[in-house]
Amino acid sequence: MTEPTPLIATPEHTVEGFVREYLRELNFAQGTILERASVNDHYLALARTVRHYLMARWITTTTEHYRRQPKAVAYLSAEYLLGRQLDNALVAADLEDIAAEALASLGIDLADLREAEVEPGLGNGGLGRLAACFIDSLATMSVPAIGYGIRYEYGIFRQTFVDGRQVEKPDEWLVGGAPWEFAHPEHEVTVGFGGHTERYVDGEGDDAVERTRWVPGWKVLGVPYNYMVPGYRNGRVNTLRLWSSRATHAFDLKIFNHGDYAEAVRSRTFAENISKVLYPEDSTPQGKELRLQQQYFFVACSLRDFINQLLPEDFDLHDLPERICFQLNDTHPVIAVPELMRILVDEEGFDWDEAWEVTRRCFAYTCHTLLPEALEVWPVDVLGRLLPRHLEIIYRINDEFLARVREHSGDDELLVRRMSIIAEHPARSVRMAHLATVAATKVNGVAELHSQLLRDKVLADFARFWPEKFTNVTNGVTPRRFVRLANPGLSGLITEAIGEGWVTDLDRLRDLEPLADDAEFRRRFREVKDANKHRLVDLLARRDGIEIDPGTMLDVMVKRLHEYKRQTLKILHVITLYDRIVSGEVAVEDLVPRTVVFGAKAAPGYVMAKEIIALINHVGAVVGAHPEVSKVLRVAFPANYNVTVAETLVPAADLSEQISLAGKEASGTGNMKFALNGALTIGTDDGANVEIRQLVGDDHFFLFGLTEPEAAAMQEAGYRPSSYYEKNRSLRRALDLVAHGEFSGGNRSTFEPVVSNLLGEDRFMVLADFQSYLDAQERVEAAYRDPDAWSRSAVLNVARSGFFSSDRSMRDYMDRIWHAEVLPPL
Ligand code: 26W
Repeated sequence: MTEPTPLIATPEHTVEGFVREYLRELNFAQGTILERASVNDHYLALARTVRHYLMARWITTTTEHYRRQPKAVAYLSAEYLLGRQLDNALVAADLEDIAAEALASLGIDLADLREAEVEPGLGNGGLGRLAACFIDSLATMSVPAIGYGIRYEYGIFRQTFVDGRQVEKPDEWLVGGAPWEFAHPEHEVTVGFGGHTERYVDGEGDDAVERTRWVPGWKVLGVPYNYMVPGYRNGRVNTLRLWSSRATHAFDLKIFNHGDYAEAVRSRTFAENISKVLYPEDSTPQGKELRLQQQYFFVACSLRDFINQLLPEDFDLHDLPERICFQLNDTHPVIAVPELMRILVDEEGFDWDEAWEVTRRCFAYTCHTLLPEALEVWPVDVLGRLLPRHLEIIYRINDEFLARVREHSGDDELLVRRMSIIAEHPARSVRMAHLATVAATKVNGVAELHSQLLRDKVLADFARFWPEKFTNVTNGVTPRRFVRLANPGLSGLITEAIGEGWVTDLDRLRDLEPLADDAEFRRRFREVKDANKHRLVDLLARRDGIEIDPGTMLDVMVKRLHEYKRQTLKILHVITLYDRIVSGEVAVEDLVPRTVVFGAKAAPGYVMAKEIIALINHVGAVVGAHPEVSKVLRVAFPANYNVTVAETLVPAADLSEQISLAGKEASGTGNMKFALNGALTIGTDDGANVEIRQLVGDDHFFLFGLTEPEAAAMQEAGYRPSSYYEKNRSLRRALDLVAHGEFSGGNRSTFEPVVSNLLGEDRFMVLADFQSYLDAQERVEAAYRDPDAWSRSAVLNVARSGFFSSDRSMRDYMDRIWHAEVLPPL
């Protein structure tokens, strides 16, 4: 290939250069002038200006990928919870100061323009945010990687509260204009659905072979939208390619020919619906057919795109495993496995075994859950109707796999039934986790404990069959967004102490350890925390009209609302504190003043989760209205918790609540963000909490609750939650208050479902862990009374959490799974 034509010069890296570029954008792209521009005009001009500074790096990086054809990574994920782009791009391009000064010289405040950006919320929670952290790290580490996903027109819903109850609003994130995306309709890809399969004979005489062809019943187009993924000051910019569905050009020729033009145009929305909306279920699949359409749609587009656009024309697909690893982010993209088989066998003429050998080596699978109800299954009638050829391929994969299982197990039919990709009950369906496990070169969990439980429980049969297949990669978070950008105060303090290398080499935080014993450093650390709390006060006042006192302990629980995460345990603690004050058991003077902050979206169809949200809001209202209690206890529940809110909330927190029932939270990543920002954790021995505690040390972590084996044994023996209610006075009083209508204006039926669920099944053992949690909270209080000891622990949390950088996660994936190359520095 010839050298690429050089790009027109990158704008000058000076205030003057920035101003010039900015005004050009305002004039020529926005079509306005300084005096008349709206905030949105300014924001769009700014975004495009910053983009220009990254363009040369982007083109250089992608050109080099194409020229060198290195072993690369394609991350397949139905979700990317990106958060705002502007701040991240400014930091990556080292433009923060220049931009702020340039704008100031025009009388504009950069902070106001930051606020104008609506974050792309194309994910539900942990899994989507993890994907966003990973692509950031890959870019920063110069790994040739591409993220593939879906450009949902509506991301995760906007949460509002009406009378304390969750009401969902559409997330119209694209309406103001989308300055970070590049549409490429000329690279559209056609995807088939439905129809039937046909056998035919290919070739003649001795060469004749029987082949299958899929004749789809209908087709849609996928249009790629590219996003820059800038590395942190390393001259590299990777690509995130999100697919948007469109009707094909011939889509409705028949209707057009019938003369019903308007009806024909209208019917195009059918195809366009595929990428319309992100499904808001986090962990309980609804089995909606459109969701399977989304999954196949983006995966088919991505494989086609990789093969046609990113490989040279003469590439021999037998060598595909030397060129790419497709990482399956949970089972959502696993339909890529039969799709690649179909391409190789039906379109490329591979024989089955050859195709399987290539396919098997191209995929790796990450599991993100332990809850059985979160494991995706698709009824074969749904899958067969939508993707008839893929179902045939899945059956054959299963037949060959089960033949091997029979061979190795001496026809253990019980084992065969357990391991089968096809479940027979309650309805015949495809177990996507089994398909992923059978196909993948490697299967990983997302924290040590989680990977262990996958091996010992969820996928135990498979782990015995293929022990080498199973590995762990503990999750991580990007220090760029969640420390450098979210916590400028702490970042400055760290850099002053140990230099700036930590931003891309987080293990260097270790060098802070001695400073935990330095009283002056601790004082400055507290100053930063204090300033961060004031930033949060401002945000909540502005955004939610919520007033909080920055002089109190900030006790924070933010994550999706799910029973296994146990927001109810937290609210029962709040109720207990309330009860003790109201009943005169404790004097307000004897309590450490706290503000308990919740942030949580419930899946719109998850009734119990929505009841728990209402309970939290109602308790918050009663607590806040009580003249005595509110002196030392407040509950703040800002609606619509998202990445943007996290960026202000996490740096302000004193106490991080990670209180899931042991054995249920695969990893957690919020837990890492809090520790890195100097909050202390109160938590169970679950997910990555285990590793956080091991690293920061028992003295700097408030552990409570059952361990996973204890919880499992107790369930085995027959768990009776009501026995805790009977034995434990505090618990009884707290539950009685709820049951008797203390938080529902005397109405006893309002929260009856929550109470009876806890007293009846209590699947996640809230009552069993209640006393242990109260005891741990007492230890928190005692520790918080000594600011010097507390901030020493907080500094040690920061210093010892470098392991939780997503850069380290990416290194682990590289070494254990991908074995991709790294591009040389620029
Ligand atoms: C609707 C189907 C469905 C099923 C599962 C949607 C989403 C899921 C995900 C697996 C849920 C999820 O986000 N899991 C979280 O992944 C994080 C990143 O690995 C972990 O830190 C969390 O512990 C895990 O709950």
